[in-house]
Amino acid sequence: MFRLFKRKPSADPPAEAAAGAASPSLVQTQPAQPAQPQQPPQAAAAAPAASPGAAPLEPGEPGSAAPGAPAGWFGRLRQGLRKTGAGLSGLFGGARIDEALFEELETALILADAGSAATAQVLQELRRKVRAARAETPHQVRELLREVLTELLSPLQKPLDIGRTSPTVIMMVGVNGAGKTTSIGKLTRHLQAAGCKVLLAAGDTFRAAAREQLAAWGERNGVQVIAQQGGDPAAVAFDAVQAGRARGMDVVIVDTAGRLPTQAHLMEELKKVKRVMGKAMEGAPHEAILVIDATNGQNALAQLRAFDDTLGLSGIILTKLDGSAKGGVIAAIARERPVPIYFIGVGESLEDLQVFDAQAFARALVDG
Ligand SMILES: Nc1nc2c(ncn2[C@@H]2O[C@H](COP(=O)(O)OP(=O)(O)OP(=O)(O)O)[C@@H](O)[C@H]2O)c(=O)[nH]1
Ligand SMILES: [Mg+2]
Repeated sequence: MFRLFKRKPSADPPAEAAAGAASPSLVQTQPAQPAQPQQPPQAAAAAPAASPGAAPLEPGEPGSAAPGAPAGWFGRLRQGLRKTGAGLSGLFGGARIDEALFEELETALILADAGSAATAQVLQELRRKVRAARAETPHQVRELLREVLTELLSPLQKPLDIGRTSPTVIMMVGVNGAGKTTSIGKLTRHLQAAGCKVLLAAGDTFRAAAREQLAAWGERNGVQVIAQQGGDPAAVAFDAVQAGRARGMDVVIVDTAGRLPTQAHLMEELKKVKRVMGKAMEGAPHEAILVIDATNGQNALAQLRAFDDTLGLSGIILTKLDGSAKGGVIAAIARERPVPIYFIGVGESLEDLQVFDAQAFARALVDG
């Protein structure tokens, strides 16, 4: 889910039409709501957090053709998670619940990158639920596992708020090749569909190709890109925030060069970029989003810790879940460093960005 708060009535017809004549002062968008019929408790609690007068856009559900949600994204997620062969789905065919089932589940969760701490937590809670429900069949265990995982992942399901400030400035960070630039392209499409005016900044000044790549996404989406030949990423970011303010943009998204957490000087550089943005606009960047390649497995957690310690992250985009990712790392994230997952990437095209849905994800993990 992401929420869009607008100070003034949007001049953009798609947003107003989609909002169904929402309050002119405030629009809340929910491109794809949690899976029907029930919402996880935290997701339900998130809705009233929106200011009064907020009007949700049409909800979608996994696999449905919600606005901006390609049909079958949930299928692609499931297919991606299934490819690993580490799926949990094959474990529930037996006739009774025994210790061997819990052991196999433990192994499957570890192999799915959940890590030992989150795995132990999940199993402990599962055993408790199995006892409490007096479950008798592996089929019931499967349903309870879905529940346990949904509860674990629900705190990660939080909307990205847009429009509380004008512009909302977003900084994208992550290791090399995680999918930052591609995710910026996709996010731009999402935001435009909700009626936002978006400006991009080519803060990856290391490679000319990086600038060109962002320019191509800008062109595809019909948005402007602030760039400099060579130059300093902080200077580009500063210019972009200023330009965003001057041009009345709703969102400014700043791309950055990929870097490893072990490259201390490059991590320091990120701090500088962040600091300089704050000089162009009080409170900027309003969002520091880490893009994580889900195929990195447990390494993703190390990245998360390092970037969070450096910048204080506000959210995550978890990419490449359509590939060979095992997906279990999300349980480790929920346990160790519960930074909200705003979106998941399930492909390389413009539409392949989905709002994170804890219940749907738990379902994909368990059912494979
Ligand atoms: N299958 C799949 N591929 C993705 C996804 N997101 C990004 N990619 C691909 O991952 C590769 C790297 O993406 P980029 O967006 O260039 O990654 P980056 O983080 O900007 O990389 P650097 O700027 O070099 O650090 C590209 O080939 C993308 O098409 C996704 O969700 N699914
Ligand atoms: Mg890039």
